Amino acid sequence: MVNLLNKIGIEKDKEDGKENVSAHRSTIEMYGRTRSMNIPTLFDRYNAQQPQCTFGAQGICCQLCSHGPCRITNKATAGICGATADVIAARNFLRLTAGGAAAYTHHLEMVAKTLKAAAQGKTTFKIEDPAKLRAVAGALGFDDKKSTEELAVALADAVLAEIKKGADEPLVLVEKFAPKTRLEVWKKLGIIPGGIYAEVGDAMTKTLTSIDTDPVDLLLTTLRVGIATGYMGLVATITLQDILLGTPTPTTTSADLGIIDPKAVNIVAHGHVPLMATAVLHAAQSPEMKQLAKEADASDIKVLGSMCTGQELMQRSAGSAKGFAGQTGNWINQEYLIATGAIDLVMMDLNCSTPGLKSMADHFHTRVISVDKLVRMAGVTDHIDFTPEKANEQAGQIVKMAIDAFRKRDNTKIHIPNYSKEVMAGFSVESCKAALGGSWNPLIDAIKAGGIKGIVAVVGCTTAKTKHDTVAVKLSHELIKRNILVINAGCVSSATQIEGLMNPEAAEMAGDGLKAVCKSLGIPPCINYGSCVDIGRIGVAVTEIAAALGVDPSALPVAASAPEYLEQKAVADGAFAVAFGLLLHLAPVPPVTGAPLVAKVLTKDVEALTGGKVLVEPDPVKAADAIEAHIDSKRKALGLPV
Ligand code: XCC
Repeated sequence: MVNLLNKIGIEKDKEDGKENVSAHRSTIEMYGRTRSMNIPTLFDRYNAQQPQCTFGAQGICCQLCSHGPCRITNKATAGICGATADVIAARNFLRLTAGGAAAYTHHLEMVAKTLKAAAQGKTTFKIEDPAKLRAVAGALGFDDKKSTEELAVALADAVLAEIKKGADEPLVLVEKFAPKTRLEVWKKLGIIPGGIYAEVGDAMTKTLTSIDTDPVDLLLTTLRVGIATGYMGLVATITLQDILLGTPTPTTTSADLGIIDPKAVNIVAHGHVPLMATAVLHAAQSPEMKQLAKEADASDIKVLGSMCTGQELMQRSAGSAKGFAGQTGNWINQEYLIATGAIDLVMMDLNCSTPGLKSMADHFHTRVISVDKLVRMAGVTDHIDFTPEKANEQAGQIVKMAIDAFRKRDNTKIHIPNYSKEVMAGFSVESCKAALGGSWNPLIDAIKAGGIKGIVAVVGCTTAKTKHDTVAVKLSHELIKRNILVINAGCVSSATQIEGLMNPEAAEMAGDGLKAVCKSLGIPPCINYGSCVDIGRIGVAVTEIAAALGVDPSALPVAASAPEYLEQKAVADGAFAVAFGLLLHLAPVPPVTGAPLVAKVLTKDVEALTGGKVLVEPDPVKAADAIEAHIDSKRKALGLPV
C-alpha cells in the first residue's frame, strides 16, 4: 500500500502520533489515530509546507500584475513598477481586511433578512428578544408606538440599507453607538466609514495595481474598514442575532470530542451563521424525526457544535438552542472530529470549512453538505442553501439525510477519545450585568480596588503554527494568574473550554484577587462571549464601562489579543481593535515585518493617532508580561493602585 504520509513528505515519528501538535489530549490522540490509518491531515500538511516562503511571511511578495511575482530583496528594493516593501505589505494587509469585512457582511445580511421574514411571519423563526429590539429601535429613534413586528421590519430594512449605501454616506450605527471620544478621533483622521460593501469595493479598488501607493493612506483605509466591520459585521450582527435567537443567558454545557454519543445520529453544525443550525436543532427534536431515528436503531438525534456556529448554539443553550449536545472543538479539530467515525452529517454554513474535511469524510460514511449559497466544496454535491422562508422544511430534510447516513455507519471504525469538560457559558453584556446586580459598578469597583487588574479579550482563531490552542491556553493561564479577567470568543473559546478554564473551578488557577471575585460570583476566570462575531459584545461592554467611568476606551486597563490569528476576518477584527484604541496582541507574526514603515506605524506611531497599537509576540509568557505592563500603565494614568 502506498504510504500517503510519505507521499506528501512526512516521515512517521517513532511514537506515532504522540507529537506535541495540540494543547489537547483528545486532538493528539485523534492525530495518532489518523496517522495509524495512514490518512494525512492538517498537521501533516503543515509539516509538508515547511519551510515556508519568507517573502510571503514578511508581506513583501506582490502578485497583483503579470510582471510579478515581485519580491523585495537587498538587490531589488522595489517591485518592477516601483512599489516599495511598504506599499506591497500595506496593500496586502488592506486586502486581507476587506475580505474579512465582506464575509462578516454576508453573515449580517443573512441575519437581517431572516429577522425581517420572522417579523412578517414567513419563517419558522420567532423574535426571541423583543425587549432588545425595542431598546435598539429606541436608540435609533424609531417610533416606539410601533408593534414588535413593525419595529423588526424597520430595523432589518435599516440595516440592509446601511450595508448598501455609498462610502460617502457615514454609517448611522457608528454615529449612534461609538463613544463620542472615538468619533472625534475618527473624524479627525477622516476614517468614519460609509456603507460597508462600498468600503470593501473602495478598498479593493485602492489596492489594484498602482491606484493607491501611499502606505500610510492604505493603513488608514484599513482602520476605516475595521470600524465598518466593528459596527456592522460585529455589533449589528450580534444585536440582530440576539433579537432573533435570544440574548445569551447563563448555561452549563460541555466541550471536547468525548461528548460524542456513539449510539446517536450525530449532526455537526459547522461554521459561523447559526440560522440553519438552530432550525435543525428544533427539527431534530420533533416526534417525527425521533421516530425515524428509532427506526434506524439510533438512540437519539444530537446536534453537536463545531467552530463558531457551535459557540453560538452553546451560548443560547438555555434558550432557543435548548437540546444542544455540546461543543466538539474549533476549526483545527474538523478532520479529527470526522475521524471518530461517529459523525453522520456536517452542515457547513460559512468560512473555515476546509477541503480537508471532505477528504476525511470520504474515508467514512459522513455526509457533508453546504447550507449557504456562498459555500461550495469540490466533491460536495448536496447544497441546501438556507432560505428563511423554507428553513423548517430544509431542516427536516437535513435531519433525514443524517439519519440515512447513520444507517451506513461502520461501527468498527468508531474511536472517540474519552475527554470532556463541563463549561459555564451564556455570558453577554446583559447577562454579565445581571450577574453583577444590574450594573457594571461591582466590576468597576473590583478593578479600582485592584482585585481585578484589568480585562483582556483573548479571542479569534487557532493555527498549527501556534500548536493548536497552545499559545491561547498558555496566555489565558498567564493572564488569570496575574488577576486579569479573560474574555474569550471564537476558536479560542473552544481552546479554554476544553482545558477547563471556563469551569467555575478554574478560579483556583487565578491570582488571589480574581479568584475571590470569581468565587463570590460563581463564575470562571475565562468568560465565554461566544463566536468571532461576538467580539462585538466586548466592544459594547468596553463602551459602557468607559462611559460609566467618563473616559475614552483607550484609557481603560483593557487589551485585546488574537494569540493564534488565522484568517481575514480576524485581521478585520484586529483593525477595529486598533481603531478603537486598544492594545492588540497578535501572534503568529503578521505579514508586515519586511516593511519597516508599515511595521513601525502598526506597532508604534498609530498609538499617537488612535491610542491603539499592535504588539507582536509569539511567546505567551512574554506576551502576558507586555500586556500586564500596558494594563499597569493605564491603571497608573487613571490614578489606580498598581
Ligand atoms: Fe475560523 Fe470562527 Fe477564526 Fe476560528 S475564530 S479560525 S474565523 S472559526 Ni472566528
